[in-house]
Amino acid sequence: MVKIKSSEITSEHIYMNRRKFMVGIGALAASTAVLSACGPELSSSAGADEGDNGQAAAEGLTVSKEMDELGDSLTSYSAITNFNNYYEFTTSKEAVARLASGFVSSPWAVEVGGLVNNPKTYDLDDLMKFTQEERIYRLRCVEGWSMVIPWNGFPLTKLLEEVEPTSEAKFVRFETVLDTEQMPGQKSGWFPWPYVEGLRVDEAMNDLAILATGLYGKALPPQDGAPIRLVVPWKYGFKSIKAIVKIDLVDTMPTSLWMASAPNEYGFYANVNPEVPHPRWSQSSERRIGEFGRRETLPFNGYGEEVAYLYDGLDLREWY
Ligand SMILES: Nc1nc2c(c(=O)[nH]1)N[C@H]1C(S)=C(S)[C@@H](COP(=O)(O)O)O[C@H]1N2
Ligand SMILES: [Mo]
Repeated sequence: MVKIKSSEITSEHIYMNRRKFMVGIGALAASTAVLSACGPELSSSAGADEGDNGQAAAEGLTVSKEMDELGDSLTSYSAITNFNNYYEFTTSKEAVARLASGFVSSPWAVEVGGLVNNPKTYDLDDLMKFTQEERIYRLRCVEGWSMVIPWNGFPLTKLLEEVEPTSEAKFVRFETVLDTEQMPGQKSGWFPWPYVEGLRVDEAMNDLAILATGLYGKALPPQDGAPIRLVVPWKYGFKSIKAIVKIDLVDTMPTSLWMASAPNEYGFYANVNPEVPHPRWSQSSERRIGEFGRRETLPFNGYGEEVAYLYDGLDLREWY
């Protein structure tokens, strides 16, 4: 049962309206200005989701802790699975769950190659052979909302160890499945499908970066990126690419879908940083789904101790 209030005015509404406007004036060259993955969430009204007391057990959910390491409560399963960004299906966060519900993600293959010694195509069984762990992470969308999600999955570095990147490999490039039959949003010419994301190899090898195969102890639901998606908790949510079919080790910085769509607004690093506003809105605070009011955004989404060293010598004000 979704309890996210309909009074939440999301970026996507703005996006759609502006898009109609842009089409109207035929301003194709200016189109990048409206391609915001992730526009600002305008409403400060809280979307209350239900407490999970008793409900978790009824839904067969398993989780080892009720909170993250900062003492923040887990976001409810229903909020995590009914408020999603997944433009392959729709730009409406409330409609993703319904539109993705029939998504067939089995059989599945993830082709891992490029600058590696042992290229390999993994099927789902292969991927599930990596020791699965629970990781409770905050997810911070650049739109200014956040959740605490108990993922199940395994460190990306375990997969990289198997394929052995060569010394020329500097970046990891990820690609989402291209399947216009199942993903109606991919018929839209407004985005350069498929969705692509990337990490530097040393970022990818940080223990916090995981490939998630489940949440709350259940297989990953379609709307959250079934059967396998990336989770990089210290970066804005758009880096955490869903439904991955291809992972390539490369020597040049990959161009992500968002970099290609709106290069002035979305950059490669996209580390959560309260001091660096997005060109069109502040990042200093956020709304935790299920809470009232706003809370301050933490540098690196609260994971600075684990990851800040990766950016020594990099000007963090230049994140985008
Ligand atoms: N393939 C793909 N991956 C994606 C997206 C998308 O539209 N397509 N949206 C991103 C954005 S903007 C966010 S905030 C997170 C949302 O993850 P969730 O729906 O599981 O909370 O997924 C990211 N991964
Ligand atoms: Mo996002």
